[in-house]
Amino acid sequence: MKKAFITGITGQDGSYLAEFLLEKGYQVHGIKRRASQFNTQRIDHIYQDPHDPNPRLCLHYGDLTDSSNLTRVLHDVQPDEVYNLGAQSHVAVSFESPEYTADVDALGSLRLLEAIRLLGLAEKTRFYQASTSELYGLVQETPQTEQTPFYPRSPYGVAKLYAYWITINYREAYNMYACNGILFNHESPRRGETFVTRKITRGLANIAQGLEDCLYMGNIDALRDWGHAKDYVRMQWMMLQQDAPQDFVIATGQQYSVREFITWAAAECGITLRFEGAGLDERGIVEAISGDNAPGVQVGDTIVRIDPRYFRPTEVDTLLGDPAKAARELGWTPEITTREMCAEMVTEDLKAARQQAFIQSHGL
Ligand code: NDP
Ligand code: GDR
Repeated sequence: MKKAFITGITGQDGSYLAEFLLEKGYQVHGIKRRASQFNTQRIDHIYQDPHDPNPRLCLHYGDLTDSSNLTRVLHDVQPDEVYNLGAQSHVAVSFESPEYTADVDALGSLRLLEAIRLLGLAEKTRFYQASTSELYGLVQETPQTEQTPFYPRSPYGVAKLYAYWITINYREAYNMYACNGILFNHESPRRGETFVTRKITRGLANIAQGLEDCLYMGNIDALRDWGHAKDYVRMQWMMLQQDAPQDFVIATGQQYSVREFITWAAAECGITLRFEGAGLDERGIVEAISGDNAPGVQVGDTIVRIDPRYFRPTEVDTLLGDPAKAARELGWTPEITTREMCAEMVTEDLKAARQQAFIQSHGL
């Protein structure tokens, strides 16, 4: 039985990847962080009792800032494949905690690679690094390919640039099977609640059910290439099954604005919106022009306001990936469109909002 080791298993991608690898017959190991409350909600449905004589999913306490811990767990597990998905992954937060972000996102990758090397696993263990379209930052060409020069625009992007290059360096210096997936934004109903798509689908679902009044947004003219996390974890696994390690761009090749995403999500909630002067202008408003199916919305309600607190000191205005290499060499193409993904996210968030509204209206 093949063994996989996943950092970030409690996150969006880690949870989908763990499901995917369990279905493929792997024994899956992951590290979770000690927190004052349970933080395993995304993987509770695949949790296995450690008293099971042959558990297929095994969780270990661990942290990417702790070398001795990583070395011990890797020594115990002796994995065939390591997926380094753990990170302080929020770009805006990285401006507030730049040093911690660098410690986890840059040095964390080095700690794992060095542990693999020192344990004598360099020949056996294949390594996947969760690289990102944030490396392109202030974009130098459109669409972005594996050859496009990098220009990161946040402490997160700069930390990930180190991780990208240290992965390549260990591949070249120690002949390790180590590769980077340069993934563009990918989302799902499991997306963290402060990333833009989930903030929108959850916020509008709550507004539609009368649980909230208004959604406060930053730069709604930002352009992104958004795929579905399920499609992207499949590609992470495919990258480790090749004869030789290579780096790949993973994207849909389609680009939309945050504004368009808001319009789609609102329509799914039964709200039609009118934008007026919105964008980088905090006086702009986004008003409901009909609220046919949404019990919490009246015509004329201001649904979205621009709040400069969500602007970033340096912004990435536009990202559009070219996934041609992944299609050509691995036969990978995304199966779920951005619009379908938006609908799925709204459906799940509306379900939760209706439950909450029911609880509140019955005084429970
Ligand atoms: P999430 O934020 O959902 O998950 C991050 C994971 O990292 C969580 O499991 C978190 O644990 C864990 N983590 C955070 N800090 C540490 C630490 N110090 N030690 C160990 N684990 C830690 O991210 P995603 O699933 O969306 O992304 C996965 C990876 O892919 C990340 O590296 C991200 O930067 C990268 N990426 C993501 C893209 C996207 O659009 N989603 C695009 C390109 C790259 P906990 O649950 O305890 O917080
Ligand atoms: P990003 O994702 O920074 O691209 O990083 P995020 O969803 O946070 O922002 C996307 C764009 O939307 C704009 N925006 C807002 N963003 C947030 N979070 N909240 C708001 O209110 C808001 N209003 C407008 C942002 O300015 C930005 O332009 C994600 C993360 O998953 C990274 O880990 C990953 O590497 C990259 O995607 C690819």
